Amino acid sequence: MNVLILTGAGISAESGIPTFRDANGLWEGHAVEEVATPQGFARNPDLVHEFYNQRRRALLNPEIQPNAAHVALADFEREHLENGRGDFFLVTQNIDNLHQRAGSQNVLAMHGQLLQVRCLYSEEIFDWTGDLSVDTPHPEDPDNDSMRGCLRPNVVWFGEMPIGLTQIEKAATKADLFIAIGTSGVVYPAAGIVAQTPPHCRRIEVNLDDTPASSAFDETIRGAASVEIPKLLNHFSAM
Ligand code: BJW
Repeated sequence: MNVLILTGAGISAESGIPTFRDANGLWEGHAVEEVATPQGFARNPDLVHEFYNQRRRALLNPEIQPNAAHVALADFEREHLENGRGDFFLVTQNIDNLHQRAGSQNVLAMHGQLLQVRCLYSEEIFDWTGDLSVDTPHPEDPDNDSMRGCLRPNVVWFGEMPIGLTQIEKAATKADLFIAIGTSGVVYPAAGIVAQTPPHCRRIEVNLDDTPASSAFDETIRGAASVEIPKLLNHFSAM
């Protein structure tokens, strides 16, 4: 059985990371065009840097830990692969590193990673845990003043190409089981992955609420990911 998982902000909500579109979500106080587009960054880099600096600092708070849903996915993957039960691929839209910290191996962060920055000129990616500003020097050329401010968060904004689309499409077209967890189903191309799965694939959505994508799924489970995912994967690990 080839398993494809798609996760969104809802899976990390119970770890203390706010979602985007719920009340008190991450964009509260910020228009999406201001903080999650290349145009917004060009217009006001200070604002965008501060938005991501705050989120980076929050992610590094020791209180933010993977929850039972992240752990269940990592445990399921290990057992699935060890027993030769088929492929396992986890695509996350989240830029936090909670899947990786929980022990997931085959993870693709299609919208980038908060603890990475990218050089605007060379596209080189660096691990990053500090703040970023328009004065931050290039890590490999710190005395070159003309390179100050050349780093941006290594995340995918609206209008930019998400990471690994070919790999995602390949995994979708051979999936026997597709589970979408805690995503509002409004941001493409992630929301279109379900439509790339073959007719025989079993498609399950796990979310607190209905989403615009719910009708594309064979089953919908309404509930919190940390409760529903361990139960659901326990069921499939016996298969
Ligand atoms: C729980 C829970 C609990 C809560 N348990 N559940 C086709 C049609 C229409 C538009 C487009 C289209 N194709 C492309 C577009 C344009 C655009 C788009 O989709 N726009 C729509 C908004 C209309 N897409 C793009 O621009 C993408 N790029 C692209 O398509 O490029 C093509 C291209 C072609 C040629 C040249 C160049 C490009 C890029 C999209 C990038 C999205 N980036 C962001 C920011 C990333 C960095 C950051 O984190 O700051 O990604 S936006 C934001 O939304 C973030 C998220 O990953 C993403 C999805 O959000 P998510 O994860 O679903 O979170 P929420 O908050 O929306 O939902 C949470 C859900 O959890 C809710 O449903 C809750 O109920 C639930 N929940 N607690 C279970 N405990």
